[in-house]
Amino acid sequence: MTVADRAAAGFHQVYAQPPAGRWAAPGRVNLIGEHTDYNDGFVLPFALPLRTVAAAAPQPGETWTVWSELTGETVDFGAAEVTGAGRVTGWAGYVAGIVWALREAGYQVPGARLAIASDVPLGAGLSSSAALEAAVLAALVDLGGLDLPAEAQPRLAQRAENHYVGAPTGIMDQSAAIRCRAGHALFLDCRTEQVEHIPFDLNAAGLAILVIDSNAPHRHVDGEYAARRNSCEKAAALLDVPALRDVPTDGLDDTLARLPDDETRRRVRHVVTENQRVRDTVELLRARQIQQIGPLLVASHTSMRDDFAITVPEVDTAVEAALAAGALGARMTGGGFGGCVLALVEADHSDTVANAVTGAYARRGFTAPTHTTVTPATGATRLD
Ligand code: GAF
Repeated sequence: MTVADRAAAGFHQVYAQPPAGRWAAPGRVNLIGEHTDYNDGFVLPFALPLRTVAAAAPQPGETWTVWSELTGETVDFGAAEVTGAGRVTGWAGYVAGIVWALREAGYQVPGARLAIASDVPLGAGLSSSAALEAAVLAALVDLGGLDLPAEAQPRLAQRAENHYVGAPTGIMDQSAAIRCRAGHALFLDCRTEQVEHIPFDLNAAGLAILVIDSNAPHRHVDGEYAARRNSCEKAAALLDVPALRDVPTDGLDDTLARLPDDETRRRVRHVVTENQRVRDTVELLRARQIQQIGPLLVASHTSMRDDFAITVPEVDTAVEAALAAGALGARMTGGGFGGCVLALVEADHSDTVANAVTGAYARRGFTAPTHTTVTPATGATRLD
């Protein structure tokens, strides 16, 4: 059964009625531009063909009921739970957070029944939470006839995650889940929220993106993420700029010399050079030179490993093994401390690269990785 069919079947089973519609939103991989979004910088994600689907129908009053195929649980909440942040916890908190953020923004949110099914793996750094937020938001916007254009939806979904759920993430994942276009990467300026859809036709170039789930155990991701964000904000204040995006690449060594310690200098160097790598990648993609982006991907990974200190042995091993087996480039994608690695490979070489990573994992005694090849898919959409 497809994920859309599972959402509809779940809806029927739980509510004994058909849904009024189904809305889908994808997970994402970020081609390049990590930990740049909350520094007002640049990112270049694309949507995965793996999606979360919300089947939904109106329900009277200010009440919301949501079922998830993942846990088999049904959670109910009402106005009281969405007048203050954080009152619904766990996976349903992302749903309640969307209702809360819409109400905070002054929208009359319709009561609703929802059934959620998903193909986006949890905890793999592929942004399953933003996919859930975006699918639910799309459903509520349509059910309520709310005047909330797609361009304004990522900020609202981010508010749900930052303030209701309490995760201090940037705007990338929600933007990817909502604004991506099939066959394109999304070049997003996280300060202005302007986007450019950059053609990213892997097939035409005889290339593929292999996404390898490192299957590394969860390692305090939330605390480490917040710590990185904190040091970036402190560094921007010390350098007297609104955000690290405003630190120029030219004269970077002189700028770094103004910072008090080596760790802060490394954090800043990652963000400034990563922003430049995003711009350089975009230039190459505009010139249809996808093969040439490999070294930028590798430099991004090195910077995340050595300067931003967000990689773990499993992801470093996957990157090294992929490159040794002939990948044109490889890097960790997402927030770090585990999650996925992406490798740019010749299309007919992807099994060789995947097998090489599996072999390297076995030699190091790591839990076997899983992998899939992906092409850029569409952002949030109504299915029927
Ligand atoms: C996570 C966050 F949710 C994003 O906002 C972004 O900061 C990313 O980590 C790192 O680039 O996915």
